[in-house]
Amino acid sequence: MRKIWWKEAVAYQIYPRSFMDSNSDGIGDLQGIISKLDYLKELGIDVIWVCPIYKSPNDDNGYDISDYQDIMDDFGSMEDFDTLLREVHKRDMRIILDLVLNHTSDEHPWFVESRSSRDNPKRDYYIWQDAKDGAEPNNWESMFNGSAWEYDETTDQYYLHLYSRKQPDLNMENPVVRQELVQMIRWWLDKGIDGFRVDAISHIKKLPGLPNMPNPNHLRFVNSMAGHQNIEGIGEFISQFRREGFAGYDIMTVGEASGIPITEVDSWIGEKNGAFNMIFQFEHVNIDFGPEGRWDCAPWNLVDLKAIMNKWQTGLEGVGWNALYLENHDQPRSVSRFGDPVHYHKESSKMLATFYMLMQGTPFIYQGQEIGMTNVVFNELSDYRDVEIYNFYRERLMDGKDIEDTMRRIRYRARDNARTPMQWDDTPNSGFSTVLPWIRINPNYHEINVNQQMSDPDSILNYYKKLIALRKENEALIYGRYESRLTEHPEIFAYTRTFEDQTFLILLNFFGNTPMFAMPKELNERSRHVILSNYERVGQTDDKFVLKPYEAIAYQLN
Ligand code: TEU
Ligand code: CA
Repeated sequence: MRKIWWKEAVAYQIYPRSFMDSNSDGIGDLQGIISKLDYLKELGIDVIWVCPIYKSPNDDNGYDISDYQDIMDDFGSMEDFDTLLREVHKRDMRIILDLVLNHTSDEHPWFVESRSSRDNPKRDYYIWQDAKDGAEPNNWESMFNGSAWEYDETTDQYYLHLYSRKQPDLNMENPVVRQELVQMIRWWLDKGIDGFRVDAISHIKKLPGLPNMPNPNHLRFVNSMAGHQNIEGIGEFISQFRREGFAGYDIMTVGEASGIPITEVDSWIGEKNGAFNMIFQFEHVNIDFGPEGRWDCAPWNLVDLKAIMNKWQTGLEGVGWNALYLENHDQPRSVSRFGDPVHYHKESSKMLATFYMLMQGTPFIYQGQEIGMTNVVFNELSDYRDVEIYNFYRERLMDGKDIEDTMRRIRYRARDNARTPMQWDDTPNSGFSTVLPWIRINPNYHEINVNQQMSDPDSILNYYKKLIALRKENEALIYGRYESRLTEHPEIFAYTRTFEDQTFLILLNFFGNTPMFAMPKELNERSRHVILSNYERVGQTDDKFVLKPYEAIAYQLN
């Protein structure tokens, strides 16, 4: 076994707009991040992933980039970035940036040129098509709802945008485009950053011919994943980015790669051939999708969740490495989704932390998760900021759908749930800013905030600290083999981690009930002691006992 720093690291994701505002304009910024580095260091964080900070008209909060090598005015300057980089390294931490290759902003000079005439040299940087029968070139739906095509009057053609209309897709088939991106990658790596989280990377290749998708229900636009997700041949693109971009630097790379089956991970994250060190897979966070997809919110069950986690945990053993996460800036808050923020806020937040942080892989904590921040309830559509939500609302209106039902879906699924400002303390504007922020603060900041949890030894925040420390002290919790236990139990999630003669048992009651737990026979022989729990359980050694609601216990077995 080879020891590798990014396998031993704990990462923390920052959504800069909502993390910390240093200059009282209501928008988080780079100086704000710098002012909180000591907080992150103390938590035990090794790697910080910062969502896009590049120059951007901000249609999709920075995922629409107009200059890859400059900083968004809202966030500061390149000088501020250099300071951030220095300050991170000074504290013996590392920083990775978001790498958005699939698309640029429509205000990027490449696109401005590309759209200017059909024979512009940069025309082929993007994907242009003629109308078909007087309408869009095909029936693909954008991932942000509505058509994936936008008509452009100047040249009387349509361009493809899998996300918002201000995010035209780059034409990755064009080798010059790939070269431009490689140059940009190396420019940042030469600056000294420690790697990338690679945005939407499974979508960079489109199905040749851009064919219509089957449309049995005669919808206006149809889910187009089969046209652009993990399309055959994508492996050549990602391995080129590795070979010509990442190779030779001591960095960490994580691909955001929805829709990659575990049977195909070798070219993505194989120890030898992988383009990236890890990928974010989506199966566990898509578990509550209904038949109509993401906005169709359906119940989930624990046995299905186990099957997904167990598959990735055992499937990557000796093959690749997991990126572990429950939250990010695109997902609802985990305690609102998988826990009970009303009756067992503290217990269920800690249980969920124990659940994923002790698995095999590199854990990512999303800002605010460490204090159990929850989903927000906005009554008015106008309180939301996310372009995706407005597109969804508009399409539902056009389809004549019930507005209350639409709002209910938005409240549950909205990405803005994760984007409300960080709750630092209980002063006005939650210590995030001295003025009203760009998006409303969750009113529960009076009860849920960093300051309060710092001084409470039993807080979620202090529990995260203990978990992180525990991982660092025990190789078995980093490199140890994962084994599922009680696999068929509908309420209890249990697993062991084993490395050489060290074994840990992680025991989790996933719901608010009180199921009876019986120690699996094969573990019964061994003495054990509790090393961490979210209730008082010191010295618990019974073979059989009743678990408390959302109880989590980590045992060391001897
Ligand atoms: O999200 C991409 C993303 O979640 C989808 O590509 C996903 O693959 C799809 O929903 C299929 O399940 C990233 C960023 O995280 C997000 O914030 C951006 O809006 C988006 O890319 C566009 O850059
Ligand atoms: Ca600011």
